Amino acid sequence: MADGVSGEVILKDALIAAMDEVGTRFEQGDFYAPEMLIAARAMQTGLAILKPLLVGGKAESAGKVAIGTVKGDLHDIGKNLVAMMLEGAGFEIIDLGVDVAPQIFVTAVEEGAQVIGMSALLTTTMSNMGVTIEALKAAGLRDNVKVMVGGAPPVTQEFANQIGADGFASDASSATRMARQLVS
Ligand code: B1M
Repeated sequence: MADGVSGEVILKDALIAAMDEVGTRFEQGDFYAPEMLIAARAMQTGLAILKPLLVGGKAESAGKVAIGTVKGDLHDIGKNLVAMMLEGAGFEIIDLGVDVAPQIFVTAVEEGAQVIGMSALLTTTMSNMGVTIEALKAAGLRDNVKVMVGGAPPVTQEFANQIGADGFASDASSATRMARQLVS
């Protein structure tokens, strides 16, 4: 930062690239959960320092987004990054945290969220995105809200279409563009 390197470059070329390396080493059996936790802590600390560079000044409210990591899933770095970028783009953020049950998303819509953002990093939890959409339908709220999903593959555009989500974004900047599109 002192050398004037942009926040986006530090994020993409250092923090996210390092996290990908951690994931690869975990897959290869060189790293275990404790190493992933240490990496996660370093990333969260780095993001807090980078936040002023990434977010910029407060804009007029662009809409209300309730965002969370789905039931059973504890990964929150990507979700936090998306929330941070959306906040920077002027959205009012209700951060529902991790391991969020479908009913909690439903309640957020009842309380005025215009967009629901769901994140999932595990193949075992991504189906809970579809379960949440079904819960919104059962509560008679599906037409009142736009649903955006994202996370690690196989959470893809194709998967988003399958479960009936309104939008998919592969990273935090495209999530901001997608949220703007969904509320316009
Ligand atoms: Co986990 N983990 N993990 N982990 N972990 C992965 C996801 C994994 C791919 C590692 C691997 O095998 N290579 C693998 C999943 C395999 C699979 O199911 N396909 C895995 C596993 C297996 C597990 C456990 C089961 C391990 C175990 O206990 N045996 C366990 C599960 C716990 C649980 O959730 N119930 C587990 C635990 C953990 C830690 C707790 C140790 C830690 C998370 C800490 C935390 O989040 N606070 C952790 C970590 C750090 C990872 C890796 C290494 C990094 C994830 C990360 O933060 N990436 C990950 C491997 C990897 O991804 N390379 C891995 C950085 C972040 C900026 O990117 O989250 O992809 P990402 O977010 C991006 C996009 O996805 C997108 O934008 C973000 C910003 O660009 N995006 C959205 C995300 N959400 C979005 C929402 C949107 C739009 C875009 O709209 C709403």
